[in-house]
Amino acid sequence: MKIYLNGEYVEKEDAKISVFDHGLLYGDGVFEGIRLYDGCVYKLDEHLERLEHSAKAILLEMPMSRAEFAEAVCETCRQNNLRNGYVRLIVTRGPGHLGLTPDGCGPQSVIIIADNIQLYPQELYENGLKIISVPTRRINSSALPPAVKSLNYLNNILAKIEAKRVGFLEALMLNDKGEIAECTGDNVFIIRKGTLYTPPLDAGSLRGITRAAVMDIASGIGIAVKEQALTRYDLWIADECFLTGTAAEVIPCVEVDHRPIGDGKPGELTRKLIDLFRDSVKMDGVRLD
Ligand code: PXG
Repeated sequence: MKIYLNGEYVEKEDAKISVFDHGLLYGDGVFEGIRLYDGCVYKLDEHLERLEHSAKAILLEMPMSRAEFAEAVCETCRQNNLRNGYVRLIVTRGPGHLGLTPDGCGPQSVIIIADNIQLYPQELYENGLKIISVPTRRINSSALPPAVKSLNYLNNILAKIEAKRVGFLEALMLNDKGEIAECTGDNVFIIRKGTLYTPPLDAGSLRGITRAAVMDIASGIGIAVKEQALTRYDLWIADECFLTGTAAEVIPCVEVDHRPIGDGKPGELTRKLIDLFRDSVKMDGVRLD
């Protein structure tokens, strides 16, 4: 496997960065997870724009232009003969000294991995996922804007561990007000009386690119879409529920906190949105050739 590392394509075994890189020492960096469908990098421009925004928010200067990043992402896929898969793009503050200050860090490290990812077993895309709310909360949006996709994922990792320890594959994370924020790497949606609801970004949700795509698809077929604060109760009494994310794609959720959602089977509208999402992914991105 060839990895893009600071302008070069190197074998996985040789893809090494400094132990003084502040991405490692402090989680000081940003990243994107991007899907490749049939030789087409899905929503590449949207991902690169979000990366730029994340970097700007943490005062990290981007070492390359958007066009250079786009070409590096495509070339990493080509170097690995990948037609379908998952691309991880990381920019860190780079090697520096011990101590939090980023003074003396640099140049920034740029890493691109083109590989595969399977977040949940395939069978759950048919039968639905069961999730459980966990004690670890999302970081308060006034402390760190949830839109920043930084290398600090510890609270989401803890939430994942808490869910797994009690036998669930995914955790429902709340914000400090007890409202629904999102799952550990996915946005949450419910359908109630034909309307699609998802928490607003200030509830602690990432501005998910799959979230936006599904909202557009739903509006396009005449479904009312509302960004609204949701409680656990709203999920328990929902008619349907599903999660969205680049890695997860769109997956039905059939149980929340031991309460079956609707009749405990993936909902009809959810299935329709999954089909439409799958149809749309090859038409909305950058072709490798
Ligand atoms: N919330 C969080 C906290 C995320 O990290 C999403 C929602 C979904 O957003 P998108 O734009 O992908 O629709 C994410 C996505 C990884 C990895 O290991 C990254 C994510 C999810 C799962 C795994 O690279 N980020």
